[in-house]
Amino acid sequence: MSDFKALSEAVIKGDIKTAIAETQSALDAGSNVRDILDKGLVTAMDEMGERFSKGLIFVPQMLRSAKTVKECMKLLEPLFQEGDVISKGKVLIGTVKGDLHDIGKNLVSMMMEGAGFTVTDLGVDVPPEKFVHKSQEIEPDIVAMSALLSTTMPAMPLTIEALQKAGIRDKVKVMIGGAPVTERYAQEIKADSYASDAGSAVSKAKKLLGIRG
Ligand code: B1M
Repeated sequence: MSDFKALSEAVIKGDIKTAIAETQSALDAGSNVRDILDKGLVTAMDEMGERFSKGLIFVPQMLRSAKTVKECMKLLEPLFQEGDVISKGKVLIGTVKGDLHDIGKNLVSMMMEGAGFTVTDLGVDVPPEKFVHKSQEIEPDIVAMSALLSTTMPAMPLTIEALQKAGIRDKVKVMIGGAPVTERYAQEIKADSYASDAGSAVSKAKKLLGIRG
């Protein structure tokens, strides 16, 4: 029985070719799809998240590993049976109104996907009403907002207010982040969580939803 170590190592190295080959050979050997995802891919991204939070690796390595997971997922996704619980939860993410920075948001998004969340990415310059409408449509567990400009941070409380007005604030958890955003600001605007980087965004999201590990 494989422990998926070679697969995890390939993901950590960002070696897409080897990771795809390892995923395929695990499938050929009859391994459980869920095990390949959890013990091979997600474990590797957890490790990357920790290393990133500690400053041991940097953005390019994270992006490469996240891309590696995405490529492997393409082999796994069609094999999940109907009703199989593939997602750890639904995340609706976007960069707030007026803000065009998306590198950090994309990183958070990919890390979340790598960790098993289903992510809907609204892109950049997302007005509060768009967060609201999409929330009404897909009923996410978490609404995640990114801002890189001090001038666009106020769009975060405005979005929370819009969720409130629409009567859905208590149905979602709100997570915020981005370079100028702080824990204190999150408390001030009554967001449920703040994450300083993509690695901790995943662990905070799990915590918000009561998921262990
Ligand atoms: Co702009 N920019 N920029 N910029 N830009 C900054 C942010 C700035 C700090 C540069 C500076 O002056 N030193 C400054 C903001 C100052 C401020 O308000 N505090 C600034 C400015 C002023 C501007 C313009 C106004 C410049 C102008 O036109 N006069 C303009 C604004 C445009 C707009 O948005 N309306 C502008 C434009 C741009 C570019 C388009 C050229 C480009 C963006 C390209 C893109 O994103 N596709 C750009 C870039 C690249 C930067 C810098 C250089 C890099 C940002 C980045 O991608 N970092 C930036 C200076 C800097 O940070 N060194 C700067 C890497 C990324 C991985 O980190 O985004 O912080 P970050 O994401 C991290 C965490 O913050 C966290 O996790 C990520 C990964 O660890 N995180 C979350 C992010 N979102 C999260 C959400 C979460 C949780 C964690 O939960 C939901």
